[in-house]
Amino acid sequence: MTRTGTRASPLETETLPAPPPLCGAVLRYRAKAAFDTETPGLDAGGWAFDELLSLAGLQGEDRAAFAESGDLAVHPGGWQSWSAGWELIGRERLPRKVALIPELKKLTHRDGETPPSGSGWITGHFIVYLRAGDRYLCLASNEGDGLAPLTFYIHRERRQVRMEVFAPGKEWKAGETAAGLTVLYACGFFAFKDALKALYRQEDAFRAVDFLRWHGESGEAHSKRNLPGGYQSWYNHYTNIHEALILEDLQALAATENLLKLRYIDRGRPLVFQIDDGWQRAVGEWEIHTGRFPRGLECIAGKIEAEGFIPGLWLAPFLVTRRSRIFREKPEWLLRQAAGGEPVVAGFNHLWDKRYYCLDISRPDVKEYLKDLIDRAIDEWGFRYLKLDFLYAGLFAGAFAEKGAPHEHYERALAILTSRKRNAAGLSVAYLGCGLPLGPSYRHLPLSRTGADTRETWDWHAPRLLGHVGRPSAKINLLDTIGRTHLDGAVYLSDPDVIFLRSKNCKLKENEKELVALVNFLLAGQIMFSDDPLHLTPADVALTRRINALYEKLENDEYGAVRICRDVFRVESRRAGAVGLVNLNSRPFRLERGREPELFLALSAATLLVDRRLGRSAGSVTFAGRSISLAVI
Ligand code: 9PG
Repeated sequence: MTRTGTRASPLETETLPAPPPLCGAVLRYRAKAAFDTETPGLDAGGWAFDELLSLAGLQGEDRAAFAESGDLAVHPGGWQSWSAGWELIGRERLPRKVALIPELKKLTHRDGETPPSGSGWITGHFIVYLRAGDRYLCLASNEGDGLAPLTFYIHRERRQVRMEVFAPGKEWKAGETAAGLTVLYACGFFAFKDALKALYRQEDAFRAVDFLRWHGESGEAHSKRNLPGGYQSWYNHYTNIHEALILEDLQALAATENLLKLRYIDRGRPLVFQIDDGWQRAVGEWEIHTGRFPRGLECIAGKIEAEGFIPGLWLAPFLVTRRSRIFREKPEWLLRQAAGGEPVVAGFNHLWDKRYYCLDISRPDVKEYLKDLIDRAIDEWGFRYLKLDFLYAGLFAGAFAEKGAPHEHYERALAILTSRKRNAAGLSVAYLGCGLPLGPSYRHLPLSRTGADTRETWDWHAPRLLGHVGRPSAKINLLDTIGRTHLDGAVYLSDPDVIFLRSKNCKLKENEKELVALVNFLLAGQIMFSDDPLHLTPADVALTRRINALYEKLENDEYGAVRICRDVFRVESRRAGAVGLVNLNSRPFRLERGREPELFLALSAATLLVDRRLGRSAGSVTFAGRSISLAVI
């Protein structure tokens, strides 16, 4: 079936049945004739929900389930790691105030999003879905074969989706495929996740980071038993790192009782030790800050290897700040706006030089610079786990030196950044993507951050008031980790950011730390922490032991989450070994018997594995605010 976009779209759509075992259809958008794209958004037509239900082959009861708009949850997917990654139900919307501060908006929104006029449009990217109860109708864009990113504008009340292709600067040939997506239907969380797994076929990509896992025991490749884990310096020291501090944390890891020692070091499991932001002279000047690291990084990476850990380093390769040498000496390397020639601003960070800018990654000399940077980090400094951060800055529109659209330049730059699979000694190298545009990155970055930064406080007031949904915040981070758990192990292995078990420099309460530690373990793909092991109190160690014991009890299953209502989620497991309830609201939540009968029954038991109940009666169970409760069945 071929149809033309409804407005005067220069694209036509071809529709094919989805390959088995998928239930649905594959759509391809092709240029009707040769043309150039000048605007950031290229209209690719739209679909009524009913047409999508037909494309997915839905009939009878399954189809009727999607008839009531009011009950539909809409997941907007997200442009990048820090974009909102949770479902919207009923009249919920994402805050719009952030538009008043363009530098902040750049951290969560795609460049030049153009929602249709009128209110009620939800902007989505990459993998979006409509959910009616346990039924998922998913639009999954295919951005893996050089195809352009797709943006979805979803209107729940009008029951419509409009599509937009992001490819400013692209010169299309007649018949060229611009974008593609699959319309999928699945019933049940795990059936949905398995459909994504079958669609994205990431097994080979996942193998590249297998060396971060423990292989000491037979078992499933991706069970909770062998989640990668490690230390990283950000969520305690922030940019204030120096040699003595890093070495102190390094030595204390194996010498004190802490979670990484109990779960990884004592059991001979691989462990990452990653230095975060602060080692460099300036963001965009990737030279060692010799005031802080007078003996350089090589000796530190050597000590990390000598401890038996995998040395890691943070980089934001596409960024430039005013303080950096490139800004002064190579102004032609900066991406500039097509109109006016001012450098394209990529965002704002009060810990750096305020505004920051992006490189013109289409330039051959910039690509060479990127290649040299990675080679230096691996060969000269000795790192084997590179956290590539702020990657979204590689997907802005601008006056590129070379022809092509942002996604084409981005794909080439990312291939260069991740091309080294081994160091000179033949040891494996892994990359962690962060702040990355999700669709254009997953093939090159099988290990990727799945949400906004966490924080040692529950929320962060000032950016919340500004409507910044990508703000560092324990609550936002949990919403993202839970909201994108269907992608973990299907599209990428998700990095949920760190857990906290310390009390020094940390305002989280015990129930909040337990919640973060369990959500990260159950619903994401690695366990990282930034705690200073030397300063753990006896109470911190007691919590550590308890969490470690829980990990052992829960490690033989796979988990999923389905939203019950605002801030409240049901946790379920593939083998039906455990169920639970997460309450991210600050107030207690009362679960009525009729609402979730099976969950209610399990969580009404006399004893639970993790028990944050405040009370129970024949008709309801009440759970504490900011808590998780788990029942083993
Ligand atoms: C280093 C940090 C850490 C962290 C990354 C990234 O939207 N924001 O205000 C915002 C602030 C910080 C930030 C991301 C977004 O942190 O996620 O793990 O590496 O950079 O500077």
